[in-house]
Amino acid sequence: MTDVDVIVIGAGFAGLRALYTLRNMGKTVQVLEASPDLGGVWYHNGYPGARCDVESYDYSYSFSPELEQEWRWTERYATQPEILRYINHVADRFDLRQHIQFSTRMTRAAYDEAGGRWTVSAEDGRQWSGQFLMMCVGQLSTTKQPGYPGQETFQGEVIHSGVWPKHPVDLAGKRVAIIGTGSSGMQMTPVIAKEAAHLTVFQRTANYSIPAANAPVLDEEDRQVKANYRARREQALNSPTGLGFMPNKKSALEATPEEREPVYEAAWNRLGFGFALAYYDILLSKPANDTAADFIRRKIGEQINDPVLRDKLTPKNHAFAARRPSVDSGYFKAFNRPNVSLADVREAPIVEFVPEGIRTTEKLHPVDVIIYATGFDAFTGSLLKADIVGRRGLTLKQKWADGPVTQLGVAVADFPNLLIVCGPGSPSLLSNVLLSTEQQIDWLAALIGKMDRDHLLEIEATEQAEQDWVAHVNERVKATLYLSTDSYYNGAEVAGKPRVFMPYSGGVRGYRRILAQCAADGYSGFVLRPVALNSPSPAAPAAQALPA
Ligand code: NA7
Repeated sequence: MTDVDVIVIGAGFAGLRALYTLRNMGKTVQVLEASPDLGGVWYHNGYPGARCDVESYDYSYSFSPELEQEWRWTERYATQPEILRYINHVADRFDLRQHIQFSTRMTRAAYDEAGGRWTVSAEDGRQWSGQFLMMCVGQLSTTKQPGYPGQETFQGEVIHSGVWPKHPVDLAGKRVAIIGTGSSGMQMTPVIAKEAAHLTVFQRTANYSIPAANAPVLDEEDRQVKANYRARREQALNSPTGLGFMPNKKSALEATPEEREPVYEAAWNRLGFGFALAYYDILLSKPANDTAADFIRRKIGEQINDPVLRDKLTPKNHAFAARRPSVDSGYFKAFNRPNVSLADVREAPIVEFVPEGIRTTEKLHPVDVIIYATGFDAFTGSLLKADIVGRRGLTLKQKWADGPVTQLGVAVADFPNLLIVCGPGSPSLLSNVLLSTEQQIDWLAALIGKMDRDHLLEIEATEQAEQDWVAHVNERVKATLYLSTDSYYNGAEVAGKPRVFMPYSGGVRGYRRILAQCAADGYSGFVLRPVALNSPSPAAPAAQALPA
């Protein structure tokens, strides 16, 4: 068994940042990564057209000004291969690989209450012991597939967007099916449409999408961003979403239709996700939202020639951005091509896969390749994959049977020294997740630093703090439209999953203030102990309860 200070699970953006920061503090760190290489979701989501829908300059690490200056992004929204090159560059530049065990899947982690350490076991039986276990496993990293009857009889390849094969997938001249029209389905559709003989997109829910307005990054823009990078980062940190956009202080309902039109037009042409902030109340008031939704519906409609298709592809039954909208590059226009068709699975559900393709209640769709773009078991899927065992043999699965509960999205009562990066109850997917990741890791690193200075060995969230935080998360979301529709934000994406609103909707800036206040109050809502609670040492002093 190898002993380290911190065991980090996952070598994506979060795991690498945790490793870099903790190592700089003098900690010994072991990163375990199930995949054979770096990148987390960016390693796996290699589907055609995959790119980030946060701008490259903002979806990049902020911890090193030198890194910021030397890396040259080529496009406003980076493609998956470019992001993967960036992650590899970071790992090499800071010599991080030596601390990562690849192809190593954690199957169990158990807290030794007497010793105050986590023992982590891998699939192949190897074990590591660490004072802290830091989960950097991502929020959209456990794929989900409907699993239709007869899938094994299908003669062609079945692929999930989130575990795209590493071998070349040749779709040229093939008949291709895409099931799912979230960001992944919408991104791949126009790209695959150009090479496939025929593409059938199976849609369950029409979704809103704003044009990406992607463009090459010109030298002058690169120079300007780099000259003002600190100010840009500061602006992102102080914006509600971490994307740098400040909401319009005006209500959509205060403006006349004539006044709204140019505001929405400008947002449509350039802002991507920022569209939701074109007026401050778009996500707070249904009538305000309707003005935005109507505009977007009209814009979507203008892109589609066929009236029947236009009707089917236009989102109608949910508020704009109440579930995650997409940022697309030619999705709707792809349906004007003669080789692209839409199968509406609400009208004619999929019954089964057969050797030649997909049979719906209406007809057989003959296809050569089937691509699931059906999304993920969001937020908790990857946290609950392995057995994580806390006090008294309690597992995280048991603890979260009715939905996740956390203190600030980072810690769980009965699971001392388990630290979660961008866990349920933190802004995570309602923010620029990379900014939130760095923010939390810095906060957790400062906490570990304080523990070292004060000779404290164990940190644990209190149950009261958890309850209070979950109540606060639920209270905040009530003021928004997020609960007005099913989505992966509220556990509706997996049958039987507890219906709990997972991310924190109070914004990056508000969350940062709460974290700062918690630290200033001596880590309120946590108990910090100089020895493990159940340490047999007779000298063990009583727990040092900190103000709640
Ligand atoms: P998403 O956004 O969860 O989208 C999944 C899509 O798959 C969505 O359109 C679903 O329809 C659809 N889906 C799921 N199950 C089925 C079945 N059984 N039949 C038909 N359609 C189905 O995942 P993505 O991979 O696109 O994007 C994930 C994130 O990556 C995205 O949010 C960004 O953060 C980047 P539904 O809407 O549930 O009716």
